[in-house]
Amino acid sequence: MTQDELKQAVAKAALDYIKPHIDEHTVIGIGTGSTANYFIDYLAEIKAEVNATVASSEASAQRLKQHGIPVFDLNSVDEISFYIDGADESNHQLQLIKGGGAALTREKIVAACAKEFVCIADESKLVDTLGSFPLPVEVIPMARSHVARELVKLGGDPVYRQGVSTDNGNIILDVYNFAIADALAVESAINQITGVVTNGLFAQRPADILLLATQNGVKQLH
Ligand code: ABF
Repeated sequence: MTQDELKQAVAKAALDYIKPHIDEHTVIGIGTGSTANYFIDYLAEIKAEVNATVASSEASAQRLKQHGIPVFDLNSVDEISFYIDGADESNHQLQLIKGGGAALTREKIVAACAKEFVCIADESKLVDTLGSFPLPVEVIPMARSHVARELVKLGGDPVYRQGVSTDNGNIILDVYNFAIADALAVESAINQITGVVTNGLFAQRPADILLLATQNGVKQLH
């Protein structure tokens, strides 16, 4: 199977995982990225059963609406039943790096409201130590240089992601050469830097389950 076929397989597995639990009160949080896009397309097949979704990006909201799936503002729902989203990396504790698609802040907010965070990924995303994928940090534009200097002090190598503005109007610094042994500590240290909106480490709120597409089928990691 190609990487794309693995992404499709895990998106289908996520739909099978949540489908028995969907009722009229279910609100589904929808992530961003190519794996999440496959999930949206599968969800469209059962759209008559889906009363409410909340999207973690403008792009996902648009794709949901194109399918005729109802999208709500997060402030108008109580709780998100399931949050389905991809990741750039996951370790075995299901701590994640996210934000390759620049949607990390809204993804973190939706994850924070979710009863169950179901991460969907192909096997290339599972790592022993987070950090081979450059860690995205969303930053208020005027703080770019200050935050970059502080990230260097923490041991990273920040690079400005040219030409990208987040859905919140901010910029992204990608931190290279950052082996993240203690994800909880690094997440918290970066968030302490003035001017940082948030960073792409999901350690304080990791995934609850990782559906991992492999050549031998989709595995569940808890
Ligand atoms: C989002 O999509 C991100 O947080 C992560 O950057 C990315 C994963 O991308 P893909 O599913 O396209 O591999 O969930």
